[in-house]
Amino acid sequence: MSFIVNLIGILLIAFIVWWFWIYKGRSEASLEGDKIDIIVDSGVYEPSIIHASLGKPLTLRFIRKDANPCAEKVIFSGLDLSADLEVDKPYELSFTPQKKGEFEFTCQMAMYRGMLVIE
Ligand SMILES: [Cu+2]
Repeated sequence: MSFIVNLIGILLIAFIVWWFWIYKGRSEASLEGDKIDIIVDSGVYEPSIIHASLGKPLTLRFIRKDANPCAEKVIFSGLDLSADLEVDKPYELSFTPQKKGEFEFTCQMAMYRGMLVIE
């Protein structure tokens, strides 16, 4: 019996991983000009993979639609940047990328996940 319970638990975890990290949020976009809108809704950043250029100032405009407290923060751990987002109040995060690489951004619980790719 406990085997079945464990199996269900593992399947549930696999499903959650697939749903949040693999199936959802694979939309990619490149910056046109220096600004891009990122919609925060239903557990995904849209777009979730953003390509930008080294040394070029950029503005990420986060538009939070999700009232769930899960969505209230966005944290760029590798870039030392974070922001508090209010529902329906766009937040503009402006900076100039100083290093190349892939920088993940997430909500505080890492349910929302996105990636900033600096090339
Ligand atoms: Cu969250």
